[in-house]
Amino acid sequence: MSDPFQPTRADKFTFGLWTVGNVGRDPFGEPTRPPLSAPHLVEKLAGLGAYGVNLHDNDLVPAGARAAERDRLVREFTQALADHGLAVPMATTNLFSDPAFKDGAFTSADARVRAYALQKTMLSMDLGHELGAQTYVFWGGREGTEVEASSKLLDALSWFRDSLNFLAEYSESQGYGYRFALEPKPNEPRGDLFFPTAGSMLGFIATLGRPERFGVNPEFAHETMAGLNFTHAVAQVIDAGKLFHIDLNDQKMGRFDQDLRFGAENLKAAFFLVKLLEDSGYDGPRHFDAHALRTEDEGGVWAFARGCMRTYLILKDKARQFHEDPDIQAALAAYRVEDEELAGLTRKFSPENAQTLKARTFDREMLGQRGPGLEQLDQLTAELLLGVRGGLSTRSRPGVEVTT
Ligand code: GLT
Ligand code: MN
Ligand code: MN
Repeated sequence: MSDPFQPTRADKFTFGLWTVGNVGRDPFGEPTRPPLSAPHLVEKLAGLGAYGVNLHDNDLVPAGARAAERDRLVREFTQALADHGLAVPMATTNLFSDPAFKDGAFTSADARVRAYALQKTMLSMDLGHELGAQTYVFWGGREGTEVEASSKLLDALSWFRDSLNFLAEYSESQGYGYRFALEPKPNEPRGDLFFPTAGSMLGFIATLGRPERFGVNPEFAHETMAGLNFTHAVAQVIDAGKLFHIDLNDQKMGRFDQDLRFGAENLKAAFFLVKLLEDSGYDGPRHFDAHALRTEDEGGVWAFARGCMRTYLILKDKARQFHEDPDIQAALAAYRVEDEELAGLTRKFSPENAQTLKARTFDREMLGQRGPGLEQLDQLTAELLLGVRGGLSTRSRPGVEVTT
């Protein structure tokens, strides 16, 4: 039987060059893996069934490279993309590695650094456009502070806004048509990062010159580090029409940014995230911003990449089973109580509706006594995830035999 969880291009799985290319360096230790070339990463990802590969400018072209070197690297990369049928849906700028950005890029207190950050980003946007990217991510890795006495909080927000407005106009003037996705993170590498959560990005977007061009790139690990519920954050971003991109990985709550393989730690949370994405009709890339453990060799890197995609597809199949499971659906139907008359009264304000509602008598005690059946619903879900409800997968894919 062919593998029902073998990814295809239609699943839209993407990885960053920096993710599968991660060499296993951490703050306490040197790299444990040799660097892999971009064309090699493209070939391997395509072989595993990925749809695309994303990059920072410096993932492909080292800072300070001469024009001829840049052109050769871009040419070889473009050739590999064409040879193996991979897209570059998203590009971004490295505004965090260079010591010039040690106290911020767009929010540096040094106007020269802010100007250099703008220049570097425009050049990186040119590169992304050349490679076909339509989404441009901003992760402000150094946009933060450890020293509140620096007294720049309100200025930093203005500088950041000015920079994004400038770059959105640049994109329009060049005809690039980018959609920008802002990525929040609470801390690391700075003691405190500005814009710590998806909600703070949503609030900020409304203050920009072209808010319709900006959305959010939420990351599982980043909300989870702060003890927040990532799936709830994503729901709010979807509700606002702002899910422009998503970074999937995993993370233990309250730790450093672990960027674990998708589903490695919080399988149940990963399930409800996949279910939300699939139910919502999100059709953008499923991007894995994670990397293999530092313990691993190159074989481990590909086991990691395959694992991210397989776990997503297995959980997608579980979401289908959830929708088809009669006991779960019965428990859900019993959980919701609808009332046509009350719905008519509460849907929209009118003076009459308000008067009728104020005059209505509610049976508070009965409302308080009702058991909604959530224990039962949760246990059914747990058993579904543990594989003791339903049969083998019936995920239908072309050429896949269905086993029941
Ligand atoms: C870096 C960071 C990620 C961002 C990447 C894009 S770079 O790996 O940890 O969360 O998404 O700049
Ligand atoms: Mn990320
Ligand atoms: Mn991360």
